[in-house]
Amino acid sequence: MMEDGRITIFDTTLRDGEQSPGCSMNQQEKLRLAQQLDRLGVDVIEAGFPIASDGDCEAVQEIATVIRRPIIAGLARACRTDIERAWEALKPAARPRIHVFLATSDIHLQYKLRMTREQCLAQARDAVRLAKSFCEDVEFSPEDATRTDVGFLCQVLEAVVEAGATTLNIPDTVGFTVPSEFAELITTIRKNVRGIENVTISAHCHNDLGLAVANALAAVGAGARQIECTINGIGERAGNASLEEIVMTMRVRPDRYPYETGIASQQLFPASQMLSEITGVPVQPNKAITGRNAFAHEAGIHQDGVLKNPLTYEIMTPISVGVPDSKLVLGKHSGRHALAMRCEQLGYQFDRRALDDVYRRFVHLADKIKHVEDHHLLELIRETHKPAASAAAAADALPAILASRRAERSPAFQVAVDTNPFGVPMPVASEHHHEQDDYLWGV
Ligand SMILES: [Mn+2]
Repeated sequence: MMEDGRITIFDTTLRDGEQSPGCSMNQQEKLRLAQQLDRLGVDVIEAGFPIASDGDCEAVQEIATVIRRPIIAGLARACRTDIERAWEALKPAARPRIHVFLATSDIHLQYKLRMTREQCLAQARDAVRLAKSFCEDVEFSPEDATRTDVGFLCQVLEAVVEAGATTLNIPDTVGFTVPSEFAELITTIRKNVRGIENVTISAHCHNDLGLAVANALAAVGAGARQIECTINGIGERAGNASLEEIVMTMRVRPDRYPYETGIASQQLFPASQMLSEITGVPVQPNKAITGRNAFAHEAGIHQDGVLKNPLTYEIMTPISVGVPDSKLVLGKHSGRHALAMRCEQLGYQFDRRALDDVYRRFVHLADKIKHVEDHHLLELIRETHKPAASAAAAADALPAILASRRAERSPAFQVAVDTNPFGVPMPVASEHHHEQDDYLWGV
């Protein structure tokens, strides 16, 4: 399934991304971000890990009910309880996908799962069969694929294709591979797995060596047609491949990457801002595409060049990724349209009535201060959402709210492990921390 150059963008911000310390989201926050991912044009939203908690299950269910265009995926370990729970959450979706994973590397089999390769092969096949009995669209991930014996990996992949998997995701779970090796692995899989031509190959790369995006692009060059990625590259440890970097690399260098995605690139910056605002985790200033300095020119000689012609130092325009045009100053003469646009760029969409409300407050503020900056606007929006608080109180409370929120999501957590009836390790929720911070398994 790789004749064309259309790449499926599988966003896992709400699942793998959410597993990063400090990035857990509640149901309402997840829905809000899912709506932005829909506007962004992602093909698949991995909405969560339904067995992880009742909250996560409900969030997946709500997203599946409300968001109708993209495929909605839910993660499940390769066992009945997980798969049934995932299906329960995904049932309302217009286009549901069950994503089943099972580790295949010897080190995971031996120390984590305590099972033999034969048991692993049988469990993978049975799990995919069960998932298939509920749902036509089934993705399988051999966790830690890049450290799995390649012969065994191909054997497992062949078994799950036969059992009905429609997407084979190849996770570099620990961020260990390098581009040339990962491309070779994809090539080997395409050569050796019977039935592979009927399924989509996917790449899921982690950034422990800073190679996630490069590895994902190398996989695409070798025939993968789905990339799993996240907004701002959040995810376990050093994170996942960054969605915005992948999409813009393809867009800026079609000579080397002649592939298409369905992404509306002007929604990239708004998505990045919304995620950062929801989690309270800032984007690193020099982050490619969405960092505050990504389009800043400080050096005099650069500024001079950019003013004469932006192409001297810019390979893409800020506008193309939705970075607000800083020359567009918001003041009391600005209209509703300019205000709505800036709000959108900051990650907020309002209906008419809500916009009127924000606008009234905006004009009032603009009367007092000349230029309304983004941070003023953000405060104003928060205050509008909480009508009980006075303007001054809301502005004063904001830093305190953010600080307490960061403290509450401290990455210093511990995980207790138990084993479920399937012999699969289960996390035991610790009372001191947010329940989802403690749920650390995933591909
Ligand atoms: Mn992962």
